[in-house]
Amino acid sequence: MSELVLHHYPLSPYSEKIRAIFGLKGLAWKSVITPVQMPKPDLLALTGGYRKAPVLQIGRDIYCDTALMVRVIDRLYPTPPLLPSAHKASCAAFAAIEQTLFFAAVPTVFQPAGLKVLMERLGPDQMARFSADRAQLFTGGSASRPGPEFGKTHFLPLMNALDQQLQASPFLLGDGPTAADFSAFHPVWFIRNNAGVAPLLDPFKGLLAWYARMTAFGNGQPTEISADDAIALARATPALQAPDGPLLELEGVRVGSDVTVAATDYGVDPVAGRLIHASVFEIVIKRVDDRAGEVVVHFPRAGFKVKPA
Ligand SMILES: N[C@@H](CCC(=O)N[C@@H](CS)C(=O)NCC(=O)O)C(=O)O
Repeated sequence: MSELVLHHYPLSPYSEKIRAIFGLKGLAWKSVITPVQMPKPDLLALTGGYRKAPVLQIGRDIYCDTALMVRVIDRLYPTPPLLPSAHKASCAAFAAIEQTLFFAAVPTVFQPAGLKVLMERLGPDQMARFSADRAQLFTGGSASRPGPEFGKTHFLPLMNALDQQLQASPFLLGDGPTAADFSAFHPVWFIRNNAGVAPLLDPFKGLLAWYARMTAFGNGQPTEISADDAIALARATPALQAPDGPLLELEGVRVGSDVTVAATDYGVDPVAGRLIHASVFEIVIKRVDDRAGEVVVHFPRAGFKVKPA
């Protein structure tokens, strides 16, 4: 089996979701640190245009969006299972509120107390570039950049609901962790990792006890490699991962045709290639890159649109 390569950066909450899953499953993985903002030429050599963090690479298979990564990692390393049959719909429900939790956490961190800590970490120039980049990230998609009002109205009620549920069981859906816990974990991690806003969570004892259980899983065993090494690995790998789910062609788009695939919410940069598989779970295209060679890029079916090229 080809090794797991995660393209990510330390500050990224969605990346922490996958790092924590590596921890739960006790996995060794290769770590490629990507820039916090555009340009990301090495990442785009693999994805063809998708720019969000993280991206998972297995040889020359490139997985965009953590919703799909959860499925792939669980299929390759099934113990303990993240998506047990008895909890499938509940995991999907938590996946559906994940973005609301994240969008509530982001403006909470960007309050003056949190911003001060971020500014110390990144420096004023990097902060200015970061803000301009995030304005661009939210251009052209269905989602708006979450502002302070969204944080104020959503953050504490959501944290309170998680806290109440976690007083009744060690993990969100019972005695063991599932994908639901990882959907909720990374926005809490984002808050807790910023000393300026971390105390906002102090009243939520059930949530904090769960947070300690989640962080105790660690991040598995990362080994840092360069982006060039990751691109060379894609070029040198002949094998491909199995498609996920039986063929279910998209409305009006046939396998074998040239398409573009793009997220619909934010970070909507299209990726062009030939459609090689479509199922209820994923959309898969093949593309050829000057540096990476022939790569296969996977997107979740939900939240992505496909257009004939
Ligand atoms: N739905 C995506 C969301 C990923 C996401 O929003 N990641 C943030 C970082 S935590 C991002 O990409 N920000 C812009 C960037 O890093 O360039 C997923 O589940 O992977």
